[in-house]
Amino acid sequence: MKTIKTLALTCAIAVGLVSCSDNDNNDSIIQNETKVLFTSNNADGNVNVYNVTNINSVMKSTLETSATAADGIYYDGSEDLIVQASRSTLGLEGYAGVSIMSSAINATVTASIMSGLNMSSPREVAVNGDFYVVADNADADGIDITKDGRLFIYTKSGSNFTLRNIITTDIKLWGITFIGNDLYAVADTTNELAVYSNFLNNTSTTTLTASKQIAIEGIVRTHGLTYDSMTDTMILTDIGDADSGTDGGFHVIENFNSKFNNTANGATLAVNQQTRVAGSNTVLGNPVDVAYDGSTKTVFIAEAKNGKILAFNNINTGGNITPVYSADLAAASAVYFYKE
Ligand SMILES: [Ca+2]
Ligand SMILES: [Ca+2]
Ligand SMILES: [Ca+2]
Repeated sequence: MKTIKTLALTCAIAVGLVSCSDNDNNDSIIQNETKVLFTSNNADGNVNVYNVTNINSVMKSTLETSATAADGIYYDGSEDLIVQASRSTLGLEGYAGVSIMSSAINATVTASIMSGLNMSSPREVAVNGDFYVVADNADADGIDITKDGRLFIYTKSGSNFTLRNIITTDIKLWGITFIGNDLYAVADTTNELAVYSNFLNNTSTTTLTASKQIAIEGIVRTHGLTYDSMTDTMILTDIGDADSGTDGGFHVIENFNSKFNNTANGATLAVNQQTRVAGSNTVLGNPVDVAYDGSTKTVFIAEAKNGKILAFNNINTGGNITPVYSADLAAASAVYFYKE
């Protein structure tokens, strides 16, 4: 009875703002919020934007770019700016004023903000204020067996991304994300997660060792990661064997900060502290990037091997879950979730 009264009251308050459905399937939209997933791919370099406000009724927009392959993607809502790392020009490209949040559109876009074409193999992008960091997974020292990569740090000002400095790492790079001023990076080809504390304080071009690096039990080869500060949740993907399209997965780690802090440098975070999603129903082969809507606990995946954008919810204890949303996107490379 109490629940019904509360719902009725909530609806009464919401009336006049938006419609309020009592057909309660847990995603009736009470608040006037728009949720969008920005994606990039290595098949045609276009930006595909999925309006995921209602995961049961997703609308897709395609923004045609001059890039023919692209990876890391980001959206700055305050400037209405979409940024992706072009793997055809090897620079950052920003497309301004697309107004994608207000309507679903198909359009050709032209880069209005660009970086120098400095990189060799740009992958994920992580943003902190006007600092745009790009992980470059090309071999940094020309010696194949030594594991390394480079982090390009750009500053956005006016119509430029200006290269500030380059950090060479002693791990192979792919996914990166900020938590505050600390940059978290997967150690590609392993199941390890590294952190560079106060990363942006490193203002010169130099080499840097991770402040801390731990193994994530249960993962074979991690690739993408995302962090949601509202729910203190980290999610890491597992691509398994890169040649297999059936062995992918992802791990959800709630209460991440205390779990990470309680794991010593060089130690392993136990699999029983995590929730693993994997199996034949998941369509996960090589999930290369991940994004998360903490308010609905929905995980979005760029699935490169099987060419899909996937969404998962009702994850609970994990396992062999069927995606709540699946759409074809050849060579999907990156995802970024944004709501306003
Ligand atoms: Ca090397
Ligand atoms: Ca795989
Ligand atoms: Ca991403």
